Amino acid sequence: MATSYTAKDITVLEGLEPVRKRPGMYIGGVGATGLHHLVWEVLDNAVDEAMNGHATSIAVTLHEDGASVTVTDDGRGVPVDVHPKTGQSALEVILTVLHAGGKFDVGSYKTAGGLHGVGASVVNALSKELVATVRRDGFQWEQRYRQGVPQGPVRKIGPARGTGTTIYFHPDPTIFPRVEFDAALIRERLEVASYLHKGLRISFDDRTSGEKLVFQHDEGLLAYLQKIVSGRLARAVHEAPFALARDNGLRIDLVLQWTESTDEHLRSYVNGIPTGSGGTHENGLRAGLGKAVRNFIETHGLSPKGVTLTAEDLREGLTGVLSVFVRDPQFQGQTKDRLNNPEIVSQVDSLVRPALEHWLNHNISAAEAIVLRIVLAARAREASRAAQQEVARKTATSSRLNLPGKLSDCTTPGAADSELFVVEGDSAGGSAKQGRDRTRQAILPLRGKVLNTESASLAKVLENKELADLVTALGCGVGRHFDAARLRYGKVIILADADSDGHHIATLLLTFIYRHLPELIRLGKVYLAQPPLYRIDIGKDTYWALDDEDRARILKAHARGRAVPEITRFKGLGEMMPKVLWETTLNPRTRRVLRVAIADALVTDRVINELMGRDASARFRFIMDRADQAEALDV
Ligand code: 0RA
Repeated sequence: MATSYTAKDITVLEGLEPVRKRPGMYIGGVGATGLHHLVWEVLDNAVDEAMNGHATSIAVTLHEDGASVTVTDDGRGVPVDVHPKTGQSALEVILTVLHAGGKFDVGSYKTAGGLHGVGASVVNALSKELVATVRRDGFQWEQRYRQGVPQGPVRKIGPARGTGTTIYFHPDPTIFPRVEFDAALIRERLEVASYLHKGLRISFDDRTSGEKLVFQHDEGLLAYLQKIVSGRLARAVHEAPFALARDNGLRIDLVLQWTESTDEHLRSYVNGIPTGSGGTHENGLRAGLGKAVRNFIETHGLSPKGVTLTAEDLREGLTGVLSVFVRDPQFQGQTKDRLNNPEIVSQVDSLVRPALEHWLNHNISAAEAIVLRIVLAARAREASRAAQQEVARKTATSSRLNLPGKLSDCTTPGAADSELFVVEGDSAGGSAKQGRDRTRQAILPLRGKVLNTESASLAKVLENKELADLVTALGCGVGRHFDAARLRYGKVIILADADSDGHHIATLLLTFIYRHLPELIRLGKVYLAQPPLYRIDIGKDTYWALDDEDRARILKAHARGRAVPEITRFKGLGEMMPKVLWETTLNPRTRRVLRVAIADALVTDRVINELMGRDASARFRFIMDRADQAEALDV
C-alpha cells in the first residue's frame, strides 16, 4: 500500500454511463442478487481496509425504509484533498471512475473482473442517492451524489474525532424494479465475514425490525466450525479440530473436524465470497486431505480388511470451513460461485497435505478416532450398496406386481400431468381415492410412522416400509441409483392434515426427500397440498379457509350484513367428503398447491439440521415459508 496517496494514483478508465446502460454486466442482474451486490461491494471495501490493518470495526445500518444502507468503517478515511491537475479528490475518483478503487496495489485482494470488486463507482452509478462521509485530519467531510453525479464538491462539515469512511446509499428504483433489502441475507453475510476476519467487529443495526447485533470472533473459523457442528446436532469424533492458517503466497484458513453425521459438510469462501459450487480450492483441499489421511493409514498399518476406502469414505462426516484469498479470482458457473483458477489446486494441496499429516501424527487419539470413523463409513457404504441394489432391482422390474399394494395408481402413470398424492392416514387415503381424477392422480396412503431420516443412513432409511414404498411408487430409484427419467409422476404432492401431526409428517417426508431425493426438489416436482381447515357457509355461498387468518379474511370480506355464517372445522382429511376433497384440494382447476424449493441450499440444510428434534410445527413453518417463496401456485 502506498504511503502517500492522492487522486493521481488512480488510473482513470472510463465514465459511468455504461454502468447505468447495462447494469447487469457489472452486478449480474437487477434482481435481488444484483441489488445485494451493492451492499457486498461497499462492505468489501470496508473489510479490505480492515484486512490491510487500518480498520478494526465496521457498522452496517439497514434503514427503516428497507431500501437504503449505511456502511461505516474506522479506517484511514478515503483521501479528500483535491488533486491540482485533475481537480478531483481520491474520494471522487473512487466514486466516479470505473475500476478505480486504489486497490490494484500488490498485496490487496480485490476481486477485479468478476461480479464482486467492481468498485464503489458502480454502486454510486446505480444509486439514486449516495452520501460519502470521511473523517480525517480532525474534520468531517461530505460529498453527495445522485445517479453517480456529484451534487457539489467535497465539503468540510465540521470537526471530527478519529478517522474513517461512511457510505450511505439508496439504490435507484429506475434501475432496480424492487428496491428492498433482505435483512436476513445481510445479517448472514456480516456474520460470516466476522468469522472469516477474526477479531473484526461488525455491528448490524436493522432498523426494519429494530434488531441490533454485534459479530466479533477472536477465534475466527474455529468459532464458526463449532457453531456449524453444534447447529447440525452432529457429535464430533475427536476433540480439537484441525486448523491451518498460512499467508505466504496464498492466504488460506482452514478448519476441519470429523463428526458422526453421515454427510460431508464443507463451506468454502474465496476473498470472503461464498463458493457454494466449490471449485479449485476445494479440489486442492480434497486432494491434500486424501493423501494425508491415506498416508497416515498406510504408515500405521490401519487399512481395514476386505473393504477398500473410497475418497468419499475419507470425508464422511467431515465438517469444515475453507477460506482462501486469491489475487485474481476467476469465478465460473451459472451463479458465479465456483472458483476456476487452476493454479489454486496444487497450492492448496501442497499446504494441506503436510500440515494435516503432521497433525494426525501428533494427535494420535484424534487420528485413531478419525480412522475408525472412516472404516465405519466404508463398511456402511458396502451395506447400503446392497440395500440400494435391492430397491433398484425391484424398481427396474417395476411391473404392477412390484408396486406397493396400497398404492392406488392412476391409469396414465409416466404422463407429464400425472400426480402422486402421498396421503397421511388410511381414511384420508380412502376419501382421496374416491375423490380423485383416477386417470392422472395416484394415491399412496401412509399408514405407519415415517422414520426421522435426518441422521440415518440410506440403508437404515430403506428399512422403513413407508419410505421404501414411496421410493418404489416413484420408480426413480434413490441415492446413487436415482434416475429422474424413470420417475412415474409429473408431480409429487404431499397431502397432510392442516394440524400439527400433519405438519410433522409432512416435515418428515420433506426431510427424507431433501436428504435422499434432492433432485426431485431441484426439478420442482415436490408440492404441498393445501387442504382447508374450515368450511364457511354464508347464505348460499360456501368458502374454504386454509387457516385462522384465512378464515378471518373471508369473514371480513363476505359476512357483513348477511346471514350468520356457519363455520365447520375439519378435524382431519378423513372426515371430508370425497367430493369436497376434490373441489378444495385435488382439482387442479380450483385447488392451491405450494411448490417446495431450495431457496438456499446452505441455509436450508442448516435450518433443517437445527430444527430437527425440536418443535415439529416450527420446522414445518420454515419449510412452508420456503415453499411460499417459490411463488409457484398451481392454477
Ligand atoms: C485510498 C487510499 C487510502 C485509503 C482508502 C482509499 C480507503 C478506501 C476505503 C473504502 C472504504 N473504506 C475505506 N477506507 C480507506 C489511504 C489513505 C492514506 O494513506 O491515509
